[in-house]
Amino acid sequence: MMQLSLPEHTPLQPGQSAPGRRPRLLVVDDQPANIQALHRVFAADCQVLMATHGARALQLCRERQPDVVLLDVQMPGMDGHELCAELKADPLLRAIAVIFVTSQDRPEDETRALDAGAADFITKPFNPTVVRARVRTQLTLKAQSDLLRTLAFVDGLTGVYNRRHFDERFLAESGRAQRTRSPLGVALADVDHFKHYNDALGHLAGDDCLRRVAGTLRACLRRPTDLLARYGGEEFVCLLPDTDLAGAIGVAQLMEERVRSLALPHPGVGGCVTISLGVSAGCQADGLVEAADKALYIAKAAGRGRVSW
Ligand code: GH3
Ligand code: MG
Ligand code: MG
Ligand code: MG
Repeated sequence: MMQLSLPEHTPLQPGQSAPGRRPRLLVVDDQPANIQALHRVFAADCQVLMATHGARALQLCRERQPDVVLLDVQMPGMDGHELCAELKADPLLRAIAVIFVTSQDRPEDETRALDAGAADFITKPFNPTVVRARVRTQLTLKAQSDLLRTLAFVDGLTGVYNRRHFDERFLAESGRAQRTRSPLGVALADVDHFKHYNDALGHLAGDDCLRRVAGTLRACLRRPTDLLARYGGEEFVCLLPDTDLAGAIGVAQLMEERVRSLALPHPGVGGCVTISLGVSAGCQADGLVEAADKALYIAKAAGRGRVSW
């Protein structure tokens, strides 16, 4: 069975709702009375967030990642259609299901909403039982797509992100680093003499070791935007947005020390398990991973169990 253990601090990516948490609903309407009416329908089963204008709703979506948004159309400032378009254009918010709840009931209103990516369209005055049923359907679909995304982006052995997700995030963060002229840090970590570890203790013990190392590396990350992924066999990669070389070296050194402190016996080398790390950073993402890889090679050649850059 696949182990799904996303770290507490990891921002919920589209699709990665924490297992077992209550469904999260955001009600957006400029009329507090409408919000209260929907709050009454869902308060018992869902965590209900509320916003009376589009900008606040967008902020709540970014910070709290609701599963479903119940969205009024006519609001001062950003209207429902505009908010829906913003959500669907953002890769981190796209998975949130949008249900319009509106008194605009012409077919063209409904078509426009569905074309813009809305999951459903409910007209006011609404029937609470029908609204509940429709929201329940969207919550079920959302949970299924969350699970699929988790399966697609999380490494089955270690529970950290996989290479595919790293590649996707690296692309997005590279663009951002270049646009905002903020440095992007990369650290590549590789378990030392891991072939000997497997040879001495067996592959299952090797798997356990990789899980322990992955959990230790993950615990070294502090910011919600930091990301750890399994890069390949016994290699992990760490993506550190808004982090310069000195900052990235600091994270890598902490990782090296923490893995060493695990004091996992490594009979293959007559000591404990260690990792080597290569670090790079810059606003220009081209070649960052390659530079970290070169630095990793230098750390290995210099005796392993150390950080190079
Ligand atoms: P170095 O210090 O130079 O990195 O030496 P190394 O032995 O760690 O490097 P090498 O690339 O020679 O061997 C990597 C080993 O990692 C070989 C491979 O069987 C093992 N490995 C890769 N993926 C897994 C895995 O999922 N589980 C286990 N148990 N072992 C794995
Ligand atoms: Mg309104
Ligand atoms: Mg390796
Ligand atoms: Mg190795």
